[in-house]
Parts: sequence; C-alpha cells; structure tokens
Amino acid sequence: MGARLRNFFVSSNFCSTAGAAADKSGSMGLAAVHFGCPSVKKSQRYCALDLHSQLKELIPEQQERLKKIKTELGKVQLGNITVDMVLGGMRGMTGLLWETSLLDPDEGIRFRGLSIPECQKLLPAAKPGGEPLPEGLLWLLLTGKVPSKVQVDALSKELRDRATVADYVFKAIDALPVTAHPMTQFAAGVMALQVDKWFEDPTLVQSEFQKAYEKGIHKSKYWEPTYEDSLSLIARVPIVASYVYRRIYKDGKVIPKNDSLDYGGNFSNMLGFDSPQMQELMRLYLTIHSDHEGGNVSAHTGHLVASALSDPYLSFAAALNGLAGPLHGLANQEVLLWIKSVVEECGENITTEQLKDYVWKTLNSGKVVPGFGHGVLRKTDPRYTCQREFALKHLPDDPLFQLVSKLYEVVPPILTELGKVKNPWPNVDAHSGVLLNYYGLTEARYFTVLFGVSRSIGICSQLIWDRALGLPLERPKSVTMEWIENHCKKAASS
Ligand code: HAX
Repeated sequence: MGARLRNFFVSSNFCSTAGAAADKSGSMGLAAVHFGCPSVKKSQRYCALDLHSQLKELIPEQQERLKKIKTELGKVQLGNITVDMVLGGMRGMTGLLWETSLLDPDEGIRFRGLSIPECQKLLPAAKPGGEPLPEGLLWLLLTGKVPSKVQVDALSKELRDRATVADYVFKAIDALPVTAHPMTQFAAGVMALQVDKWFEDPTLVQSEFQKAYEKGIHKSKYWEPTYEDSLSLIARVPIVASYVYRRIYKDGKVIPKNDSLDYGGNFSNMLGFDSPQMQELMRLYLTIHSDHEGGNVSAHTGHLVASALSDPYLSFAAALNGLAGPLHGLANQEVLLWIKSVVEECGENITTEQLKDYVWKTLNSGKVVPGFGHGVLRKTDPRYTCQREFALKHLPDDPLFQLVSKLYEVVPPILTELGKVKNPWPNVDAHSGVLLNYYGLTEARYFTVLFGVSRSIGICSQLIWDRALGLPLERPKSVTMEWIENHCKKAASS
C-alpha cells in the first residue's frame, strides 16, 4: 500500500470499528445501525428527526467522503477488464457506485450491511414477531439506520398522504386493451404519474424535479426534488398496480386505500386480499424484492436513465421495462407457469424420476429452467430461503410448495451436469409464485408487477443518493470486434 493510501486510511473517516455490519455493507460509511465511526454518537441525535431531515444532515458528510475518495483513491485499480468481460455482458466488471445494498456471491444481499434475517429481526413489524414493514426498509436504505416503530408509522402515514393518483393515469391505462400484459399497463401508468400536480394546477404538468430543473435549480439541490418525486412515486405505485390488477382480473372494481393500514397491508388490501397472512406475505415480498445492488437490469436501467437527469418517474418506468424481461423479473411469472405445466402433464404426485425427465425436456427444447441460476450469486438465494421458511411456517402441506421443495433437490444436479451453468441454485423467483398462489393471487402474469412495486423502494432510494452525491452522466466506452482484434494483435506483438 502506497504512503498516500496509508495516509488516507489513517486520516479519513473510514472506519474499521463500526461493527460487522459496516464492514460488510461496503457502502461509504453509512452502515446499518451506525453511520460509521465519526457519527455513532451524532446518530443518536438524529433519532427524533424525520426522514427528510435525517437525509439533510447525512448528505454533506457523505459528499465530503466521496470527494476524499475521488482525490485520494481515484487512481487505485479495481480489476482488469478482459475481452471476455466485454463480450459477456460485463460480468465481473466493477463499474458502478450503489450505496443502498451490496450482493455477496455466497452470502447474498445485504441492505446497508444487514442480511435478510437481520432485517427480519431488527426492522419494525406490524405486530411483534411479524415480517418487516417495507417502509422500515425504505428508511434503512435511505439513511443506513434502523428506524423506530414510531418513525416507521410516521413514514407510513406520509406515504398514505402522498398516495393520490389523478384520473388521467387510470385513463392512460384504460387506453390499452385489457389483454395487454400487466407490466405494459403498469409501466404506462407510471409514465402517466410523471404528469404530476395536474389536479392542483393544469399548467404544472410535470414532476417536481423536471419543474425545478426548468426553473434553474442549482445542482447541489438536485436531491431535494428527487426526494419529493421518489417518495410520491413509491406512495403511488401500489394504487396504479392494484388498479391494473382489478382492471384485468376483477371487472375493474377498485378497492380504495385504507387509512389504517401500512404500505404492504394496504397494497394487499387494494388488490383484494385482506387476510392477515397475505398481508404479512406482502410485507415480506415488498421488503426482499426491493434492492439487489446496482448491476441488475432494472436497477442499472433506473440509475443509467436518471444519470441523464431524467426524473424519477421516467427513470423508474424505464427500469420496469427491463424488469419485464424473462431472464430478470418476469421469471417470477415464468416459474409458476412452468410449475403448473409440470402438474398439468404429470399430476401433483409427480415422482422424482418424472420431474427429472421434465427438467431435461425443458432444457432439451432450448429453454432455461426458470427460477434457477444468477448472474452474481453462487449459492442459494437468501430471498429464496426466507420465502421457504415462510412456507414451512404457514403452508407446509401445500402441494405446490412440496413440488418447489422437490425441485430444489432435482434441478441443481441437472444444471451442474450441463457443465456451463455457473450457479445451479434457486433464486428469489423460484419460490414467490407458489406463496402468492396459495393465498389466492393465482394470476401469474401479474406477479412481476408486484416485483416492480417493491423495486420502486430500492431504485428510488439510490436515485436520491445519486443526485445527492452528484454522480455523473453514465457513459461507458464501447468498441467494435475490429477494435478488439486490432488491440489484441498489437498487445501480442509488443
Ligand atoms: N437453465 C438453463 N440454462 C441455464 C440456466 C438455467 N436456469 N442458468 C444459466 N443457464 C445457462 C445460460 O443460459 C448460459 O448458456 P449459454 O452459454 O448456452 O448461453 C450458461 O448456462 C451460462 O450462464 P451463467 O453464466 O451461469 O448465467 P448468466 O449470468 O449468463 O445468466 C440468468 C443468469 C439468471 C439469466 C440465468 O441463470 C437464467 O437464465 N436463469 C433462469 C431465468 C431466471 O430465473 N431469471 C431470474 C434471475 C434472478 C432475477 O433477476 N430475478 O429477477
């Protein structure tokens, strides 16, 4: 380590004593529970503050930190880029700053340093011992702090208050055939949400960010209207999503929001599922699908589009369109459809041998086995594991859950046998469908919309930090095959 680098670690805010959570978060000092060394005491002062005020206090500290990293660590190499990486979808290439979560290939996701079991233990729940409230996760992602129940209740109320959707949003959705894919209807609705505040003033038909930009806001203040748009977007997407569901599957009979319910409970209720267990499942679902670091298609798309200073609505709508691909969020739907096709062909009491044959049939027809494999993970996804635990607790005898368990035994050895699959283990999508199906949400084509609602929490949290930290326009360099050939020829001859 060079002298300059050594000095950096001695003199800077970098902290090795903020606890395991801070070490594993990999984020710039905002680690769950603590804010990183210099702020542990200061953080106690923050406790009474609302979310916006907390951010206001945190941002200058993190801006300074980034400045220091840029000036003192800017030239440190993070890895070598190979031709394989360029041709292989940038796998293994470190190229993004993403503060809200970090994915370890073996251990899985950590939100601001906290694993999923830790979030289940530490984040406030609707009832003692219940699943975490997604609003609590939003607070954690934004501030790096575990909120109190009082803080989460206040945020729930704020989100309910912001959850107003103008009529033209529903009309935009209604302009599409009811048979259009639910994700298409959802993304159209989110785009229409961007036409904000129309009902207050028909001349102000745009997002807070776009409005502020047109008026000439200083870039140091970009995060403020981004925050406004993001919180409103997160508050409103469940209304748009439930409208799409009720329009397609329930004759358009809409259920209004319930002012006594939290974010997840309310969403479940607006969809038409008011059982306490389904509401608990929804809270868990919305929490674990929210964020998965920055390189996945939806998160990266949101971040990329926003780097052009497109507002959160435009950026998040773009992210949804990436989420709607079958190799990403649509796997949610694909898994249940695939499982149902297994049952249709072989019956519920399928033998292990029959199941193996079905998996091989899928592979031999040139398809992937949905719900297995991952671009980064190399072990079973902890998001799968926590859903499995939920099923063991609430629906251990459900035949489709038992089939999912059987697939856990059958699929990984077959994928391993293929010799090319880097991760044969199940991902988040392998499990979610059977849980939703058990509680009556059987329409698989709708599932990715739920994923989208959850992703608003993660993507928007990072967007606020993107603007607060002044992250630049994203613009990696591309090359042609000819360029690669010539470059390699030159390298070989020198
Ligand atoms: N079934 C069959 N083949 C698979 C496979 C699976 N589940 N997973 C990977 N492979 C294949 C790939 O298609 C690739 O084959 P080719 O070389 O012939 O193209 C090969 O194995 C190597 O792929 P990899 O390096 O292991 O995986 P990638 O990073 O390229 O892809 C995917 C990761 C998630 C896209 C992949 O595992 C897949 O298609 N899985 C099934 C779809 C799925 O479950 N997607 C959801 C992932 C989680 C997520 O984003 N949720 O939103």
